[in-house]
Amino acid sequence: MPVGSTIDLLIDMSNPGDWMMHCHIAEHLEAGMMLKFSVLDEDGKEEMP
Ligand SMILES: [Cu+2]
Repeated sequence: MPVGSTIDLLIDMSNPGDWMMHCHIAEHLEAGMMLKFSVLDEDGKEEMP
C-alpha cells in the first residue's frame, strides 16, 4: 500500500463496546498508529462498562 494512501474497510461491527485498533510494528505503534472506536448497540447507545 503506497505511503499516504487510504483504504476502506468493510467490517461487521456486531459486537457493541469500545475497541482498539493498532499496528503490530512496535515503531509504528509508538508513532501513534493506534485508535479507539466504539460500536453502538442496536438502540444506537454506547455500552456502559
Ligand atoms: Cu504500521
